[in-house]
Amino acid sequence: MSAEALSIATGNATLPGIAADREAILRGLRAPQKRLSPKYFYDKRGSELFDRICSLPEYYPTRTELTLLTDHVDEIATLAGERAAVIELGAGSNVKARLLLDRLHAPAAYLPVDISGEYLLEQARSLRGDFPGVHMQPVFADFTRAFRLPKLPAALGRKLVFFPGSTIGNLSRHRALRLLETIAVAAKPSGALLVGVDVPKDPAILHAAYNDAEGVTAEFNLNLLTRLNRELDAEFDLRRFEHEAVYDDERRRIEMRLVSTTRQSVSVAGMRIDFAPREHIITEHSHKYAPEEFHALARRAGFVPERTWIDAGGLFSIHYLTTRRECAEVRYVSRPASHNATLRT
Ligand code: AVI
Repeated sequence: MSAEALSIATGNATLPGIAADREAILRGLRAPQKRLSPKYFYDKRGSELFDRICSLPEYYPTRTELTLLTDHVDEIATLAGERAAVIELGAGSNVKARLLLDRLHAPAAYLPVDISGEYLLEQARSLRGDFPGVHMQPVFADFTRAFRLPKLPAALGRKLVFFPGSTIGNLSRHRALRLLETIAVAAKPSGALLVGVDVPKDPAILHAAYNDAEGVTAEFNLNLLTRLNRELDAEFDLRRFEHEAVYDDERRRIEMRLVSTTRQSVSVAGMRIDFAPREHIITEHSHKYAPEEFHALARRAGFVPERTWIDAGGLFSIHYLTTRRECAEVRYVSRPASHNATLRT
């Protein structure tokens, strides 16, 4: 098949851009605590900036997760079995998908699902030449809402939902549970979920990761306003807003904000949005889960935790969970010395 023949299936998103979400965005900006969903970060520029964040020295999640995946991919392949259909949620850069497709046992299909349509197609195109035997079907969808998966080829093995990068942390704990429930239902009867989850740690490490010295995270955050200016007829002056990211130890989450440096009134899609000096818009929460907390959440959603891998520095975790009981205990690999080696379920 030629590269041109690769088309995007529509999951639930139909329009490129954010114009379709005009009402929700205005509601968020007019609320007593102003908010914008982090899903709007990912236009083409935002996706590129996020890729740059992933290789910053301070941003440990991407490289730690990749090392964990590389170290344990053969065990993951054995668990997943033959002819797995990999459904990747929030498919960004395809480095991790490439590793999986390379080492899984004769994977049958790869369906990356993302809200950034253009970027999605580009990434899937660059993969398909290297995996001619794998059925590839990018799906344009906001996976935080219900969406349709295209028909999968016959004679498939297990559905393996791959949800890397701790993107699940960008949902509230309640919405994370709802999403896990949806995935569990979609993956049944014998599906699995391979999910990357960031863990609580020294606040100084977290602070540095979201306030990098080069200012890429700040640019990523401010790009949201550029996007509203372009796609929603807004008039934000980027010189009058600044990036801020703070760690809330009690809620175990990073809160990312855009802070108005002055009193101002901004036109957005014909509405006036007023800002007091230092008033902020919350643009993202990034929740961190200790393994035990994540297991409890996953169990409530109908998953059985089978394996948890954590790096020796205790920075990041990967969980392999199934929708049916396949073994009696969760095995931890490379747990930091301060934790027990095995947790009975
Ligand atoms: C995509 N997501 C998991 C990233 C995170 O760490 O919450 C997004 C991000 N925001 C700032 N830096 C990275």
